[in-house]
Amino acid sequence: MNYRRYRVSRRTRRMAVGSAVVLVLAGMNGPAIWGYASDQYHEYKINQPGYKEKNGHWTVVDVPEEYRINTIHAALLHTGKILLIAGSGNNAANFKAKSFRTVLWDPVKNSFKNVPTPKDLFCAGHTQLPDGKLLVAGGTQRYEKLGGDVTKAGGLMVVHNEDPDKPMTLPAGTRFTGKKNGKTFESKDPVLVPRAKKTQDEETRKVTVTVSTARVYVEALGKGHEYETGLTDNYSVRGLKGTDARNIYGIANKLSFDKKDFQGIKDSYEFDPVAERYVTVDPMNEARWYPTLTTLQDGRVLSVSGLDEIGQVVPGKNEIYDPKTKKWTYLPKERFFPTYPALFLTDKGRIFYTGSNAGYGPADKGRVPGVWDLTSNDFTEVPGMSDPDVLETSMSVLLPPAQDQRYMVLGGGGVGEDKKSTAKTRIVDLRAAQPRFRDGPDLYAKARYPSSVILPDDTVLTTNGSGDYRGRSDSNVLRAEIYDPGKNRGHAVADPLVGRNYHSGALLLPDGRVMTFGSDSLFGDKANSKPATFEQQIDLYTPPYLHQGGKRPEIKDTAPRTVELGGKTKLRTVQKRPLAKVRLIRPGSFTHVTNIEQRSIALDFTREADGVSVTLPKDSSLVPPGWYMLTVVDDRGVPAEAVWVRVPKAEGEAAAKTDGKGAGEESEEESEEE
Ligand SMILES: [Cu+2]
Repeated sequence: MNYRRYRVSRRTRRMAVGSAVVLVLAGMNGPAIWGYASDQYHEYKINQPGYKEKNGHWTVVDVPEEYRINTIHAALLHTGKILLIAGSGNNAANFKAKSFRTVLWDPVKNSFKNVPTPKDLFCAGHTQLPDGKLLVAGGTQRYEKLGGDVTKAGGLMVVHNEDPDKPMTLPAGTRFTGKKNGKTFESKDPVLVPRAKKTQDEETRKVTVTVSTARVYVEALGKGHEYETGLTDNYSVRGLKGTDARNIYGIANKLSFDKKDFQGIKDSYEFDPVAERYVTVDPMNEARWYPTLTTLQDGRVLSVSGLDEIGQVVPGKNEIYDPKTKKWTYLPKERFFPTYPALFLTDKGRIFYTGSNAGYGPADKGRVPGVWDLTSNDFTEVPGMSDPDVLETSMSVLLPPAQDQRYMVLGGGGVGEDKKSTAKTRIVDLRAAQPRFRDGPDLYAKARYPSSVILPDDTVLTTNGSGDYRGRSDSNVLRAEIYDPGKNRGHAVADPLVGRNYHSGALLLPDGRVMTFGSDSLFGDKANSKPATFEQQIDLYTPPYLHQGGKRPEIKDTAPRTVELGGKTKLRTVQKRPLAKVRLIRPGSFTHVTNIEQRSIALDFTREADGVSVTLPKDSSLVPPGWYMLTVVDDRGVPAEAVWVRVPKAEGEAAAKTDGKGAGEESEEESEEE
């Protein structure tokens, strides 16, 4: 966008608003004047060029009715369009009606398109693959039921198979009858029980058969407390005969009316930004609701945590997606994280867990930040975190430029629905000899769910959040600030237009603007007595750098290009002021206070007569394969509109040794990606 065309209207509007204020003051009396007049004055003030120059400006996106959805996930694609995913949008009626929504938005043309959504992708994880497709995995199998809303006794049935010769699939609707209690329960989903494991001791020749198990959610046939069970029982499977009836059985603890958490799905899709549709790929091994997906340096994807098919946090079973085979493989060793853990790709095939997470998991497990080596499964804790008991729903950012390996954790709240929250920011330098979190400047207020966006000028915009759980007691924070990592200082900028808490987020656009979406307050009033409606409004923020007057720098070569790691590329540019920085920015992929994708990498460059020649770093853990925005920034911090660059997987890139295979084995068939 070119802000030059605002010039004429800006002056006209200032005059118009100015005289309106005077008229209003003359025509009204009493205290009403003050409220109205101060609103008018605020309107006037925030539209002044001088104000925008320092604070930026917010506007509302005009979204036609048929494209308004409960956006809970948003990802910028290399076509410049933004994928907005609601799935059922945290709305049980939508879920029941199988109304699952995805909208593709072009923020330049402001055009929209509805995209058929194959499953309920509400609460999936997502990340960019090397070819620019968006991997979306997991989502919703079943909505939560609070204690009072559970009408049928139910719970987890562990199906056992003692037959070493064959696996068994039990369809949905399979009935299990307790041998002692005589009560019958029905499975809600199909379940595959692998065959039992047979091993022979080499010396004694003794054969051992180890029973195998699989879990499935079961519910009583009828409503009422007479179906509830007290103790553990052994259940026979209706319809099985002979040896099958002996080999296959269920064991369940208490089947009750307790609160049932949300349950996840295994389904995975690649969203194709060119064909603009979801393509089914192999499902994950685990069902996941609230997983984090992290793209690794070799282009494979790590999937961690989430609630499984019975609504418990996946007990440390993590897995990896290979975009070449489109299949998932378990990591050999387990490690537990709460849901939506902030897992960043750092160097040497390691993952940095900042401690941020969102939603579910015990307070004393997997909450300490640290560096996780995927090869050895070792986890080295990073000390110094302040307010460590309020990291849930905090935001984490790899501060720009990414080379510095400094991470910031902003705000956060207590576990679950705790009232506690914090204004603290904490910063760690992973390149230090003994990395340790230290406090940065406080955020504008105590806040859960703040959304942070890396801007091209190496600053970070943070906006919104709420002091209490899901905006309870009218605790939305209508504030925003821009933090400068170089100066370790933040300053307030223009206030956002609406409150945004749970199920909200923000993304940088290629033209330097920021979009914000969503919010899912628990209540609609201060007394917490009325239900709230989901915030469907999308806003755009133009940072101060787009209000500096004069022309912004411009990149003349706008066609997408491919540049290899360590490679050079030339950009023809036009600029009034000298160029100070060149940045390579990975597009964001945001949900639930989590965006581990965004990173801004400083590029070396040399000035030439008609532009710049830039060089990419060689390190694939700094620049994992995929599409990036490439932009130049002048000496006032004003960026050009970015152009798209594809960074292919490095030639001979060693796959992180996560599956016991040798490092070289994965790199052979690499060239087909071109
Ligand atoms: Cu959620």
